[in-house]
Amino acid sequence: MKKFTLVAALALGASLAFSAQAHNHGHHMAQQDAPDMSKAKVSDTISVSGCWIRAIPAPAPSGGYFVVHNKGDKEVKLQAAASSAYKMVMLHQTTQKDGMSKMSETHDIAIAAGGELEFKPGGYHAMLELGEKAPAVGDKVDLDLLFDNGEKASVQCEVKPANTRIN
Ligand SMILES: [Cu+2]
Repeated sequence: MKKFTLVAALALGASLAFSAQAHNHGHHMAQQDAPDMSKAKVSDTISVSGCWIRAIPAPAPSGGYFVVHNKGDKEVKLQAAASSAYKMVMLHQTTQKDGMSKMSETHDIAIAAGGELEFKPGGYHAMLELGEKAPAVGDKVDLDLLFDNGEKASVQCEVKPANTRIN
């Protein structure tokens, strides 16, 4: 019985390590400190809606999806993201090349004046990494977004089952 448990644990560990490795292909793993958003002013013109994340077992990274609305009269660029539930949040873009899906780190994601941009599976997303513990389905996770005009916007993200699909 003990032996079976150990084998199962090893298999689980190996599959998590594999998915983490596959996931991180395409960007460097250097840890970075969460950006300091304390000085940023809460934006009057930028808002974030419909945020959700996948419930993925820790420590594997989890995607965060949302819509950024820019009611201002100037284009803004999303520069960074942070969450109290994760030590590191990266901005990623999934692209397709030769039938392969690949994610890479990205910055300065422009949201046009008066426009909106959807972050969704298969496109732009926030990559929530180094979570302390896996959030449970139905939990709320905070997410702060920092823009190049020095303003920030915050949202509460709903934790949905790992197999959630859109549309
Ligand atoms: Cu990603």
